[in-house]
Amino acid sequence: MSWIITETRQLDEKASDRLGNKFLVGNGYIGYRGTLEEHAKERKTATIAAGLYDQAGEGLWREPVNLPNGGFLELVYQGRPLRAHAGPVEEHSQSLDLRHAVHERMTVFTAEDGNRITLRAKRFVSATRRHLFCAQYVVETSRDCELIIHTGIDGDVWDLNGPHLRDFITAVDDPLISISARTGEKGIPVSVCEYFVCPGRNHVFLTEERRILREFLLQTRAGQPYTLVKFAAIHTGVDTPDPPAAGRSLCWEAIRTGFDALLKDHRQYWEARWTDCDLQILGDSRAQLALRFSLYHLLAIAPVETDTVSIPARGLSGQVYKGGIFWDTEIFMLPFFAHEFPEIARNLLMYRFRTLEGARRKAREYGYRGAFYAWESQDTGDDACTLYNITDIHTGRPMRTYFRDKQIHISADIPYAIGEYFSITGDDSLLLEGGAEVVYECARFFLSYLHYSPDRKQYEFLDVTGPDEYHERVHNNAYTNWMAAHTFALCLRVAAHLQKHHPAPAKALLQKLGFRKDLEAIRKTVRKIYQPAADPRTSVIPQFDGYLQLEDPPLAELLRLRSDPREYLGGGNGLASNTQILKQADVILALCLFPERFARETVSANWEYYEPRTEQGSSLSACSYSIAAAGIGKLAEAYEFFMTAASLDLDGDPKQYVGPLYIGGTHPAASGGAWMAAVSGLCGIRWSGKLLTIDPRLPAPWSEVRLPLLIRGDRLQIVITRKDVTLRPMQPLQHKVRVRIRRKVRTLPRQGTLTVEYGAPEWRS
Ligand code: IFM
Repeated sequence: MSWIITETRQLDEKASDRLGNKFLVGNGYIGYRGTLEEHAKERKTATIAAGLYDQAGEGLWREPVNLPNGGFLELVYQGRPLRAHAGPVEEHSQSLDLRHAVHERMTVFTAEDGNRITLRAKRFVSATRRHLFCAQYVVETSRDCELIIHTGIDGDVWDLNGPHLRDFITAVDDPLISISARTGEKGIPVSVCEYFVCPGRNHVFLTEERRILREFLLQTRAGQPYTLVKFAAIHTGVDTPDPPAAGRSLCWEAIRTGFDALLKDHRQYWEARWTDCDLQILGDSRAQLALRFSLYHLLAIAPVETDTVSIPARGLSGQVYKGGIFWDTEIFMLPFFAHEFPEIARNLLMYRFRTLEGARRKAREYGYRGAFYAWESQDTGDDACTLYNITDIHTGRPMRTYFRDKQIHISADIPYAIGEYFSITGDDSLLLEGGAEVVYECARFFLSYLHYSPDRKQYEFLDVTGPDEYHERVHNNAYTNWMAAHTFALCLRVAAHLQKHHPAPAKALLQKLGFRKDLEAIRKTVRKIYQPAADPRTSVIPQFDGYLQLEDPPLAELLRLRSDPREYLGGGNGLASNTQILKQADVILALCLFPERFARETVSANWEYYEPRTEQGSSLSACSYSIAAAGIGKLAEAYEFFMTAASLDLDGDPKQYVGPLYIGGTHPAASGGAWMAAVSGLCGIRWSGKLLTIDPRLPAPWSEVRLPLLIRGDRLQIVITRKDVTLRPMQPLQHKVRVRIRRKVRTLPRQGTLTVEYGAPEWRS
């Protein structure tokens, strides 16, 4: 089965924060946290609509807007509100059906008089009507009694840097109620409109400035279930000119369609999505559930119908990290989408084209040319990352960080993803519609950033911060230099491709950007970029100039020196800053992104060197260590790191604080990384643009893996057992696909199946 996740624990606040992430329901437009019906802002309820941001005042961070909560419902018995977290409850469970994206809860409250009151609730945010929240409740009591139900819209919301809404209007337009308001900064209208049916019962309305509820009196008969239904329509001025009108009209459509039919549509949609991407792991239900959980979370937040938004680092789970889109999306999530839902991958990349002006502004601000993408990008592409992004836990003082200024690799990560998209899908329309412009402008940025070193007689990238954020302002970070060189090479390839296949638009673009001279300069420079090489004696690649000369304490010893577990280890005085301890995969990530360049011995030497020195302090790290471990035959380690990534939000223990800053939420990069670790790492599947390589390293418990994979528009079903690999095109192939399984190279038949035997490597644990 491995489709349902369940939690029966009682809810202290810390647990409910975590469950809010784990049980999130989403449809790419709305993210609704997995809190309970009766929860309010203290329990971090949140309804986040993709693409809506607001700044509440000078000095406060611009962040997503938490919209009024249309899912609020509370039972009141004998004057006491029934709240699962306050007890007493006889039984409680929360569950999520990953296959259908439906959340359920069941609580049996016990009253002082012995009455047992059961609330069952089912909710989803519709995948076929993306502005619609739907819920169904079944209430039952063990005695005849009077039960009060409060239901409606709670606009008194949790904010990190709010409040974001003003000019509240609560309205009754029976049977609809609504709250509309405007965002503080730009005055963008928002509206939540709610419909509730509790057949045959009278109700009164309770209104406050930011809340509108209905109060129903339900006269129950012992043992009889009462079914109630709610719809809430959520709109903002970002996507519709008149949110209140759109809300009313959608609620009426929902009423006409009915809960069951809406649920049916929603379930069918999700089933179809899973048919396209489900990766089945036979023999290991724990891994299967964790991976499905990861893919569920990616699907729940992926923009399907628009290319004006992308996926923030914490998905749609709240306001953490300012709702910013980081490199997480391009490097850790894009491979899944490009291979399973290329139209979503395309949307994610088009978002970067739509925000190119912001990247140009940032480059100019720092005195460079081209596009320097935001480290934390929102709706305009301007950088939301602040110069003082972390607060010192001991002094309470803001710390100068250089994420915004120096993580220039962001402008290489995006072109890298564009190159991967093109290679995987074969779709060059993205290049024509903006992708090429992004690549050119990023290459131009690097051209304006590099320095010529007369000693090395090569070009260098000085004063940068690589993926390992504990070491800021270093020279020649290997990851950055390789990625920048890749951007140059890609830029030349894209220019050649367009020149050959689309000469007129190619010429027009070069003219529009005045890019000919830069292209020439890139041609001359591309082979002269200093790319840190492995030490010939040890094969270790220094993460940056001078890295290997830094102090080298064991990680555990360094961690013992912290005087607070939330202490930030990087920055000017950070404990790790002058040591070789790194936050997250850096060289190891680069080895994963350029697998064809490095011999197994090099990967092995670097894995052994860097792994003990890596704090794994970022959710982005585990997947790289897994992929690299799989490639060098460390299968037990590969499996462990895979499971760490896949189960981070399921039952892991992700960091909740950096200094005093709350950073909780979902971790979609870990989810995407889990897919990469399963596919590229444990299944050993790689597409080079010409050749599909499959070099399976299935962990011992896995008897078989089945997965669908799209390559240049051809959908293949791949089945890997412990002795052979079978490939089957789902439709007759449109392109010739060459595949190498271990060392055997074959051409896939246009139809039918190809099975090739291989010898499974030994499992070491
Ligand atoms: O992008 C990451 C970064 O690499 C490490 N800190 C958190 C960011 C968002 O996930």
